[in-house]
Amino acid sequence: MNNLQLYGWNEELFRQKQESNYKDLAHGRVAVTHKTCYEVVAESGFYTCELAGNMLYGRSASEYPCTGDWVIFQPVDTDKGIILDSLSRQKTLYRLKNGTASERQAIASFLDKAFIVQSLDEHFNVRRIERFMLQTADESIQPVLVLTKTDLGFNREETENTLKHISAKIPVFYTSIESQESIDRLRAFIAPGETIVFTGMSGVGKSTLINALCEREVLQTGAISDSTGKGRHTSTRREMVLMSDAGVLIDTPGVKLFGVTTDNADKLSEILDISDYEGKCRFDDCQHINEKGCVVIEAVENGEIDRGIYESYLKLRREAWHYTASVHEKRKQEKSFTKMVRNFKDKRQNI
Ligand SMILES: Nc1nc2c(ncn2[C@@H]2O[C@H](COP(=O)(O)OP(=O)(O)OP(=O)(O)O)[C@@H](O)[C@H]2O)c(=O)[nH]1
Ligand SMILES: [Mg+2]
Ligand SMILES: [Zn+2]
Repeated sequence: MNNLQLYGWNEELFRQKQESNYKDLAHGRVAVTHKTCYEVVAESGFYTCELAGNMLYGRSASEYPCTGDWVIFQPVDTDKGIILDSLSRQKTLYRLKNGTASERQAIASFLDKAFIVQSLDEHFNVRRIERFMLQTADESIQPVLVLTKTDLGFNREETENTLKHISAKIPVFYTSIESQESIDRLRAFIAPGETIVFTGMSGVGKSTLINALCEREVLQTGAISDSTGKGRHTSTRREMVLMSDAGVLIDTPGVKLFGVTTDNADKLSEILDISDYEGKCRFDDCQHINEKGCVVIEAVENGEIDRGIYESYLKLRREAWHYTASVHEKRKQEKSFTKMVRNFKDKRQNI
């Protein structure tokens, strides 16, 4: 028997379930997402589930269940089931699907915090952190920066200096697998019933960190396969594990690119400390690119705003705009297609 409250089940979710046409069936949380099936943790055990037709058709891939979703399913065996409904998603981490301009990919849902994991080597990249903070802001997920592998040596002063503009807006943890204290400090930051997703490039130590927090080998890591001589293991699935006292941790495969799917210009300015300058430019609609009398550009030129931060601001704004414009264009095309089909049907009826 599993106690779903440990997985975050609560009154609010129960109320939502009562509104479903399938309220008398079993419910559970998606623990692992595979290509075509889902491992669901329910009160009576773990079930491997497939989607019913109503969950598949007329939906885009980002609307299919993702790890962390709460679903309602019909058990068909002691360990198999069919998913018929899902509770409406909250606090979801999305990213732009690779190779697309307007498709979102849901990484995990019902999240309280997102741990952005970076190792203190060539993987350390403040621009990625800014991008991530922007993406989590819209969904009110608390971003947390976890800098790993401190045992390999790094320049603390330089690192803190690079993070100066964001350090008041995001908690920062330094960890090493060699330092139990650093792991304990991070564990103390995870409250009972909270769900946390771990994201970051491949090899930064996400799975290793989850194992250390759980105090058992729940996930395969690069280190394990090294010792078996089978080459480096990289995680390939989004997988949820339960910490012994509290907390639900979601491991994800490493990602190289993390494209944003939000267009929250105000939030971007706030994250990058540009807000204080905006509104003071000569033109009300100043884009801060090359306009005369632009206070933002002036601040970049006299060194008040770091050039790297300004460039990050322009890049993210361009990306966010591009995403929104592509979504808009896609909707327009879909609408005209629906209209065309309708017209065609009308004509056929008139024949
Ligand atoms: N020195 C040191 N090595 C670490 C630390 N944390 C993880 N590693 C090593 O880094 C390598 C990668 O760790 P993983 O936990 O598999 O990395 P990951 O982020 O899960 O990588 P993907 O699954 O590919 O996304 C392994 O060889 C770990 O032993 C650390 O704190 N210090
Ligand atoms: Mg991993
Ligand atoms: Zn301006």
